Amino acid sequence: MAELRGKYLDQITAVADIDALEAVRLAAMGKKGEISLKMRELGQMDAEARQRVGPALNGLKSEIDAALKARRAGLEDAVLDARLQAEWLDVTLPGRPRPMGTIHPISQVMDELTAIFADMGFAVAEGPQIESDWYNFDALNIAPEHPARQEHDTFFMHRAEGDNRPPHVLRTHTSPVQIRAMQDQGAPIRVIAPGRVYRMDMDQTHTPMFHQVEGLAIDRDISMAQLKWTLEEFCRAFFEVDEVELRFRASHFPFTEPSAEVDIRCSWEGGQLKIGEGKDWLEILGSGMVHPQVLRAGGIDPDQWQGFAFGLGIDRIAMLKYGIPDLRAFFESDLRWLRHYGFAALDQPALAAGLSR
Ligand code: 2NL
Repeated sequence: MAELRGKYLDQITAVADIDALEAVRLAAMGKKGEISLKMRELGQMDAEARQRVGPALNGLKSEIDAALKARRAGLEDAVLDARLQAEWLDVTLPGRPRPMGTIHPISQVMDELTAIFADMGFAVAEGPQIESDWYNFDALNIAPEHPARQEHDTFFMHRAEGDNRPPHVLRTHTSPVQIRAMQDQGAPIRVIAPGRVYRMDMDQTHTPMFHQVEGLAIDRDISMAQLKWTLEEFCRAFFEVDEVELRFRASHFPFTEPSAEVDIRCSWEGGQLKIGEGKDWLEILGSGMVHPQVLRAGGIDPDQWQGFAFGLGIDRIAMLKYGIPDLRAFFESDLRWLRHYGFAALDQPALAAGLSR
């Protein structure tokens, strides 16, 4: 008995891991284990021997049981300690930086424009970027021989062989949206149409896709005076200055009569653009009174209604307002380009807060 006790207690102490301990347990206490066999032998003993061996065997069994349990607990602790050593995590480390975006300057300027014109009662109209020849040109009183219709100025959609209908085009201005709005809503109407437009032009200051906003106001007695006030009010709000001065220069567009190009007073001292004061003029938009033919195309009677229209390029005024010196800042919508080429809005605390990481 003492020999058994010594043997198993020694083995229990000596094992290196839980598997080895389990082997010892089976050898001693398993169904065919040495101690289990001894317990079974009690049945063949006479009463006197059983009285003597039984309690001793039971004592030994509990002792080994307790030793197994204690050793198991010790080994499990060691396993846990080893895992804690190997798998520790420093929860005080700073998180991995995640690149953050910001609103694109073009989108920001579109939002600003929309809000300013909304305050003056203009609704926003949208329409397809692939337009029919009629909506993009005919409805706007652009003659079939007008240079804008030439293959090298406009993107024409592919036509199936033998299809001789006029091809669709990528819209070259957002005017077709306003023709559709006139047809849908009739007069009176006040809308702006911001969006993407396409022309076959690519150099330092032109991209084949750019953004335009056009405005249209039709009522019984809309005049150029109201056009001028509307544009002044817009410029004051957009460039965030108290006073602006606009200069109307006679011009020509097929869709307006009379037509005017509009300049804003500014200065370029020290390479910094200042709107509202100075000796220079900056051309910012084209405008005029809607041509009677265009009203007719929109289903509006030019003997009953009249109105003004204007168009301006969003990309350029975004660059002017936010000090972006190079068109490349708009490419790929990549913030690194914007930082590199300048986006003054990135210096605004509210925006910078979201970008500091
Ligand atoms: C420019 C000139 C302009 C318009 C756009 C327009 C639209 C309709 C009827 C009449 Cl539906 N006119 N749009 C009018 C004058 C000028 O844009 O230089 N844009 C950058």
